[in-house]
Amino acid sequence: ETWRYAFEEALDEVQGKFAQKFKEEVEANSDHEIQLFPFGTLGESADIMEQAQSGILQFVDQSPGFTGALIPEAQVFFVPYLLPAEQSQLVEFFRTSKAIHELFPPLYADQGLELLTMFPEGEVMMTTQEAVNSPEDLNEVKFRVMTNPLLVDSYEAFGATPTPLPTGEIYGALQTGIIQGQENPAFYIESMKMYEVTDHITRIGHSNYTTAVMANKEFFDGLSDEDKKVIQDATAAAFDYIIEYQEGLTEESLAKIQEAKPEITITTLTEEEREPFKATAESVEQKFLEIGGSQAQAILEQMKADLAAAAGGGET
Ligand code: 6CS
Repeated sequence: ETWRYAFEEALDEVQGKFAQKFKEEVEANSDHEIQLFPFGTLGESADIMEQAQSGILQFVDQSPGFTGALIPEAQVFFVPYLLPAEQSQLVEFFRTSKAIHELFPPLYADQGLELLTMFPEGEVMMTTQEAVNSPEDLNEVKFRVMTNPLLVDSYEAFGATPTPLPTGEIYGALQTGIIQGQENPAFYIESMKMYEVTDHITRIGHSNYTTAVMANKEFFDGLSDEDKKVIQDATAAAFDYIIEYQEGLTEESLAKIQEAKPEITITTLTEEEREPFKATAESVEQKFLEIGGSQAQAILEQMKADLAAAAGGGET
């Protein structure tokens, strides 16, 4: 059988690398084939999700950044400064989190989706046309965010004018001045050449790009135990692979950007400069509890417990 798998990035970007490893594992361990559909081949993120829900696609990678309307609880990933900046803690969290492995799957199942895994894609940074050192610098900056209500709230709290747009419109909107900023991990800023249309990269340490891989649930439930295991094992192998693949990726991508555009500034805000951004976390968290669906509180509490455990029982 041939199974169809769509994702939100190109083949040589992080989601594409994950998908290729998944394909390789499934094909090595079964008679099935996986056909990959990178970004753009089947439409925007919202389109591939619809196709996965209706069963046209067997697998889809859609980030919580676009899943807000479907699974409001997944907006939790946009509470600023919730996830740890430290990579080993972050990975431990994704591996062991009860919120991810026990609480989220039934919420995805309600939408006809079998949640296979969530994984981090890298520190999210701002790229803007003017330098950013404080929330005041974001005043009147139209800032592109993914189409996620809580992400909109968080950028409002940061002082910007958030502008939700689909992926395919980012570059053009920066070029024509419809927006003056956007956020993404370094590998994506590099591969999408967003540095060509912005002059400043700012690291405020507020978030790590999270994504989720799912199967159509009816399809998955109909599989033999053997095939389910092939998929679960391929997911686990691709998770390990993608964590390893990302070692050093942020710094390599930033170096490539600096080389392609020597005049770009890359600034890591100091702890003191980050304070006013961090101070927004509480109000965004409150907002999450209001708009994050019926399980918002349970998810947030479990996430915090999982994060504390991943940090070795200490403070997160
Ligand atoms: O910002 C976006 O829309 C895109 N960013 C990444 C890192 N992956 C896919 C997503 O569509």
